[in-house]
Amino acid sequence: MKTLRLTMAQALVRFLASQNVERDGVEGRFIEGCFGIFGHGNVTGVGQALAEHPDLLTYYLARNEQAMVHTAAAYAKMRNRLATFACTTSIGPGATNMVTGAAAATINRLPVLLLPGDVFASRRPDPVLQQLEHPSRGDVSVNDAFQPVCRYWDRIQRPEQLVPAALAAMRVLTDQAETGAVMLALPQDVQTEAFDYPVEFFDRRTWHVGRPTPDASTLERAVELIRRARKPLIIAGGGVIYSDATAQLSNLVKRTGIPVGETQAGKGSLPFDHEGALGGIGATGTLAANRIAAQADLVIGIGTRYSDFTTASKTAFQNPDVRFVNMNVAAPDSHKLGGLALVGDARATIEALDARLEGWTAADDFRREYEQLRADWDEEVSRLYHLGHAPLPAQSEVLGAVNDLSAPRDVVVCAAGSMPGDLHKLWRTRDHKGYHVEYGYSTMGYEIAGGLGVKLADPSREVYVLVGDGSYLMMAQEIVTSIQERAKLTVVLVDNQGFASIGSLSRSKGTAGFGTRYGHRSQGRLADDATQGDGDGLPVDLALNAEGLGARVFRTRNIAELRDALVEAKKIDQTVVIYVPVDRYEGVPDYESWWEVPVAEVADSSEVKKARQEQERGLARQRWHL
Ligand SMILES: Cc1ncc(C[n+]2csc(CCOP(=O)(O)OP(=O)(O)O)c2C)c(N)n1
Ligand SMILES: [Mg+2]
Repeated sequence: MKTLRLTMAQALVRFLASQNVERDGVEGRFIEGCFGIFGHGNVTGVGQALAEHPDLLTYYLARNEQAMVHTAAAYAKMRNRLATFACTTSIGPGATNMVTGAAAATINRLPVLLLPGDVFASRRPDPVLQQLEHPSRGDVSVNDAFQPVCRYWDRIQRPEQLVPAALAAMRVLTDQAETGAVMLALPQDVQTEAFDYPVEFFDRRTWHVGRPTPDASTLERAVELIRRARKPLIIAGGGVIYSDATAQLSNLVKRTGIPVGETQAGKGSLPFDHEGALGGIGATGTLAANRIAAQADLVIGIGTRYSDFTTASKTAFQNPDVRFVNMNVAAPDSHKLGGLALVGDARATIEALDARLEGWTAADDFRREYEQLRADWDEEVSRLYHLGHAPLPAQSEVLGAVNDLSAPRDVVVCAAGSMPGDLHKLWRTRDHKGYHVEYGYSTMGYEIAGGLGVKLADPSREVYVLVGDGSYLMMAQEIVTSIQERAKLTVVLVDNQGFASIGSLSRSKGTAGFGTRYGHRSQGRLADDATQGDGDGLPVDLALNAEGLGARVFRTRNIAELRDALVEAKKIDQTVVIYVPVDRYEGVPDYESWWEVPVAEVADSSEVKKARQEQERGLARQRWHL
């Protein structure tokens, strides 16, 4: 047997460089490169291997380990899960910084490969710097904290273990039903240990991503349900986009007249002006989608995991006879809400259904009903885009300006705060990859790091990162990485003096915005939303901060100045930050929807008691869908 004597880290780098993915005959490299931050736990192992062979795997220096996992996940999302990055870290805090990124990737079903260092397998120098000493478990390290947030987890205790572990990692990363964060924890001594690896381990390997379909009898049952439906509704989730099924969905909708509501991950499945597009659905949905959902007698979920935002905490579907048909490559999702499970690829399953539905269309009166709702909704969006709010603009006007001045193929990126909900309702998506909102984990801090991943995945598009002041303060440092990589972002930094979304949630539940405004002090005078005190007095200049990180900065005070800055920003080929203050209280309403957030059963405040009563009214509308 021919072998190659390499350290475990060198073998890993060589293996990763040889992995490819193929779908529909199109083949490409799977691990695009390796993000990293070095410490004593990886610099002499993985670090040495990357330094020796930059031709195999390009190293990208990041600023924060959480951020680099977001960048890898955003890259994977933009590439429809057919490519991603590896992330190398030291042991200890460098490793555990990735927990949030891993959870976000796994929840969003996005492949990322995490390669933290780990403590010595030999255990001779224990406890090493940053080692957790567990009194009753000798084999536990901080990396075990990743087990629940990874879809595959392994620790390479001997160099030869890399062979089965690396293959298992690749199987999970490329499996469309199973994918998510994958961790290979690499003890720092084992990284540097040599082994005679079989050369076949490094052969070019291509992982096929297929398009499985449900069996014919299950498809027939689905067709029966659809043919009988009077008011069918499709819910398009992220799976539509990942499976590259948007054209097939569009055809099905045009031919049958079944309208479509989109989840956050599925937004963009249809362009906003498509004849069947009802826009976002659920707690942050449009009036058009939510009205149709309330009456629907058949809901066809495609590539959705039915989060509480999508089902309006199980209040969205009020027709007593509603049934569900769920197409999903992941079996657990396809069985949700008591649905008929069509386990398979979205594109192939849509095609199979479409062929069997030939000649069938939805009733004309149903079509007229949702056409009217669509027209009304379009007017509502225009109204909110042009409120003319003063002295500070409303956030919806900022979204309107960015939508208007971005090109159809450009990408809007967001994750947490009040903007994801507003975008879900209001953003006019014109390209199926043009809307990138991480709302599975809704991670504050994802925005700029994620925007970088989007830009690396498709440099031909402008990337508009919409970030709140709270998210910006949590994690803005990847501006530096974007400048280093010449990956231009246009960051629109929307300042409403703190956590406005949670402030508004708190006010609606009777707790007056407690602790959400940046003037809040733990002692002395409070400047909460309740008291409107000296909340604006903190000497924070976020625009100056962005300038300090190297971005070109525009400070704007109103929509006219924002528009000018957006036009100027297009001419600049490095990362731009456009600062814009908005009114803290001028929000976008909900449209006949609800989101379950629990309220105290006993409290002194009459406001909380009132909110509790409202809560109970919402709970009374909740359905089980068994
Ligand atoms: C890491 C993290 N911590 C806490 C939260 C809970 N949370 C959701 S939105 C939000 C406030 C976000 O503030 P900002 O970015 O300014 O957006 P705004 O709410 O003002 O629109 C918080 C604290 C979260 N989603 N992520
Ligand atoms: Mg804010």
